[in-house]
Amino acid sequence: MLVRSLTDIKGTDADVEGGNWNSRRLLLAGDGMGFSLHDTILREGTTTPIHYQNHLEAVYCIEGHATVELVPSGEKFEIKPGTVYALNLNDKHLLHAHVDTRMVCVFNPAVVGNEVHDENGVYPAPAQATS
Ligand code: 9YT
Repeated sequence: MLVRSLTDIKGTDADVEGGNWNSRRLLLAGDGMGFSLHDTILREGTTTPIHYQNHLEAVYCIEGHATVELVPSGEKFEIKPGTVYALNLNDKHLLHAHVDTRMVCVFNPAVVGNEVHDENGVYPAPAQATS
């Protein structure tokens, strides 16, 4: 069994700085679970373009307030504590954080550990990731 806490992650390679966000990666590909589990803070006032073409992501808001805007349709969804959204169609979107917003994120396949978004808001496919 694995037991890990946020305080174990802080300041390690699994504490990933993405500019608009800080992703504390609690479980990663190397843990063999088949998914990764992140505790992510989105910074107040930021808009992040995201298009995970190689991963599915479920995002559960536990603090804060954000809006997910689908691209190109412009459809918007308000995200508050207790709301989950799932990018089941690899949906391209903009993530607007109105205040510091804390999300629990699950990725399938698992993120390896070193990934940050490229210029298109994509994480590389797992075989291309290095750590
Ligand atoms: C939803 C969100 O926070 N996206 C950006 C970062 C990503 N979730 C991650 O790697 O934790």
